[in-house]
Amino acid sequence: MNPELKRSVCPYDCPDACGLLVEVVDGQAVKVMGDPEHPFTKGTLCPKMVHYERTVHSPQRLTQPLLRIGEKGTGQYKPISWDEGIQVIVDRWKGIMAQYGAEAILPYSYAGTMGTVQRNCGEGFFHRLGASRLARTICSSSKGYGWASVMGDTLAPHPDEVGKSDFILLWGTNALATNIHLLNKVREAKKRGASIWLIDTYENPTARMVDQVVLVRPGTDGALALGIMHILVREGLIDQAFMDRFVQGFEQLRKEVLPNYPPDKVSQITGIEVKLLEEMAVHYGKSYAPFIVLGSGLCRYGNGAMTVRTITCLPALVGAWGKPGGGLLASISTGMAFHSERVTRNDLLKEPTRVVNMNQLGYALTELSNPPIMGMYVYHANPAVVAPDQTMILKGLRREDLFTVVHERFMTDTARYADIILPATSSLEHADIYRSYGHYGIQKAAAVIPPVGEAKSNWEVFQLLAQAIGFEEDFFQQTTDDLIHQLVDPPTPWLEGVDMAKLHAGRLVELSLPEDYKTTFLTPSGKIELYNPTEAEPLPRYFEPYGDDAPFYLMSAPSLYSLNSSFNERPDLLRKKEAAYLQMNPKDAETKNLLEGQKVIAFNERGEVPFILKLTMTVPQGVVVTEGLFSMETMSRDSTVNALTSQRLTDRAAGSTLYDVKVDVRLWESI
Ligand SMILES: Nc1nc2c(c(=O)[nH]1)N[C@H]1C(S)=C(S)[C@@H](COP(=O)(O)OP(=O)(O)OC[C@H]3O[C@@H](n4cnc5c(=O)[nH]c(N)nc54)[C@H](O)[C@@H]3O)O[C@H]1N2
Ligand SMILES: Nc1nc2c(c(=O)[nH]1)N[C@H]1C(S)=C(S)[C@@H](COP(=O)(O)OP(=O)(O)OC[C@H]3O[C@@H](n4cnc5c(=O)[nH]c(N)nc54)[C@H](O)[C@@H]3O)O[C@H]1N2
Ligand code: SF4
Ligand SMILES: [Mo]
Repeated sequence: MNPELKRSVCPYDCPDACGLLVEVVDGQAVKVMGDPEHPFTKGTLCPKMVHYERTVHSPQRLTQPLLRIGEKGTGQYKPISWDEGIQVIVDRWKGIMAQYGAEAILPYSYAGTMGTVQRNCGEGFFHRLGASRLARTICSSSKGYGWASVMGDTLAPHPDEVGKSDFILLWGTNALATNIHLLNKVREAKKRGASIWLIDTYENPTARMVDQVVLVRPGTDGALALGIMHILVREGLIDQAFMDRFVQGFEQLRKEVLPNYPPDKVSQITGIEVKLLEEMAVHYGKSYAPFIVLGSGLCRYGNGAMTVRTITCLPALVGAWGKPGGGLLASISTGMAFHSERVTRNDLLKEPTRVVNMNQLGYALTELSNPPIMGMYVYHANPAVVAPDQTMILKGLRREDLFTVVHERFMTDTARYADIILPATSSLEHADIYRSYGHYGIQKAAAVIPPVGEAKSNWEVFQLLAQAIGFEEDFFQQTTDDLIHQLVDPPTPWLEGVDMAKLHAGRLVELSLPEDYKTTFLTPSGKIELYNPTEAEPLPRYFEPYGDDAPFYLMSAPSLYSLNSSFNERPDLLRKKEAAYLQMNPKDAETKNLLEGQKVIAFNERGEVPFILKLTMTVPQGVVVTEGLFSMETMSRDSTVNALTSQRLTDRAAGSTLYDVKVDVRLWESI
């Protein structure tokens, strides 16, 4: 049979939201390629997705509902029918609700798929049930908060701006792994003479393509930004005309940074030499259109929101927003493009229920009372591996009286603790509509192959559950296509002017931006708010991160060959990841008497995790680095890197502090 070529979208939690072309033969995806007509990603894919068909048709796919027959965590199950599975769930939930109330049930989901329908449709269901709600803040809520406290709802710059800049600061981002198509714009700028700098805690893989690397002590970027401001003010590198017209609070900020953040003090805090600090600030101040690409690593600290807020002030001082190619990109927010509330259905929540923070799942499962969590429904997330304080989470998941359902594509470490496992479709098997947080495109995708085995999509499962429980609202009768339609029809104000026929034909359409959006500041004052009177700290200030009582800061950064814990099902990609390495500076290894290639344990008060030691000058003293999240199967113990991270939250927006963690390292005793 001749292959058919069908369009789709990469569903993963990645800013690029690439367009895909899928070759389908006999209902099987045989090849996955980039869509050359996609204006942002132009036909190239990352190493993870070039063989997406190997994930979709992996022999490890879950294809039937499963009922636990062994101890929790051991992965022993027997197949059951969908009818039985749904009945068991509904019966158990009814029992829990009768005894403890519906708040004893906790949904746990995050970003296995970024499609707007499949990602959010559970909200409507759990609101109707009256379950506890989940604060979904594991990724970058503090980053959003920090940006908004200066810029309000101002639209983020179009990624094409990067290509026009003459000085690009990649600040806390390993874009070579996490945002590869933005790097095309960086290369464009570089070709035209722009200089590219990277500010990070270690020389991450992106360091290879930059002109200058600046290594900063973890969690001290706020001090760095204040030090740059000090030098800009001292040197008179301020765009006064821009300031007078568009900025609130420069005078107050000036009075704060001049006495409090001199270069020698900032150098002591950040570990950056005064000379380099001066050079960076002057380069920033003298460039025509400097652009900051702001990653998320630095927001995952106790001071994360304040750090992002402080850095976000920088472009205003030099008037970068007023110039083509100038500005700062933290994240692109296009939520207003869709009628999202038609899927999340807040109106189905009769009265506000308890909110559980997803970063504190360990506490929630082991210590929360009134009522305790007695039932958990996990979908498109893998908390046993991705969420902080794994030891406590596993203790909770082991509870015999906790009824856990996991809807998954694979037997993840979370699924191993489920009472019932339901098989989930991959993105090629269900329809959805996608937005991006790295560009302004939106795109619809139809299912391109039938479900593998008996897999069902998130929405189909919620429909079955609603029917079995007896929810009668019309909402639950709608198909996925109905919901997609509801999101965009009639068009929201932002969709007016968009070619809807093209959207419905599955092609990418771009949301349009007003001509002067880069100098239209959607804040209460209508100006960039360096001084924000609604904040307890109305001016940016430096606060120390949490740290721990241990010698090394631990960076558990993304890998090129996996996405959070996704893609661990792929032997080809696992081989490229090689092993769970702990990268360390040779001088630190010497003081610890440790050697290259040894098996070591990183440990702190929360846990112990095995690694293979890799000595490298790319990591400064006082920092250790591990790239990628591994499954427990690939480690030699029941612990992976998040056994070391903490449930502490960020200063604002209750975010995760996954990088604000210190460890000690010792030789693995069993050798
Ligand atoms: N290949 C791949 N792509 C991914 C992901 C993945 O796991 N793998 N994850 C996806 C997801 S969910 C997200 S949120 C995004 C992640 O996007 P980002 O969070 O922007 O991740 P990175 O680009 O790796 O940036 C993290 C970088 O921050 C650095 N860092 C940590 N602490 C500090 C600090 O205090 N100061 C400074 N300056 N730098 C610091 C780390 O060393 C690391 O290089 O990427 C997405 N794309
Ligand atoms: N130490 C450390 N921990 C981290 C990070 C870090 O940098 N360091 N990064 C953090 C970040 S930024 C994030 S965003 C979180 C991400 O955390 P998660 O969103 O939990 O991400 P994944 O590990 O990708 O797990 C997603 C799961 O969803 C499943 N899935 C995919 N599609 C579907 C679907 O349509 N339906 C259903 N039911 N299942 C589906 C996949 O098989 C996969 O197992 O991890 C965080 N954890
Ligand atoms: S993970 Fe990111 S870069 Fe890779 S194909 Fe998907 S959207 Fe593109
Ligand atoms: Mo994330």
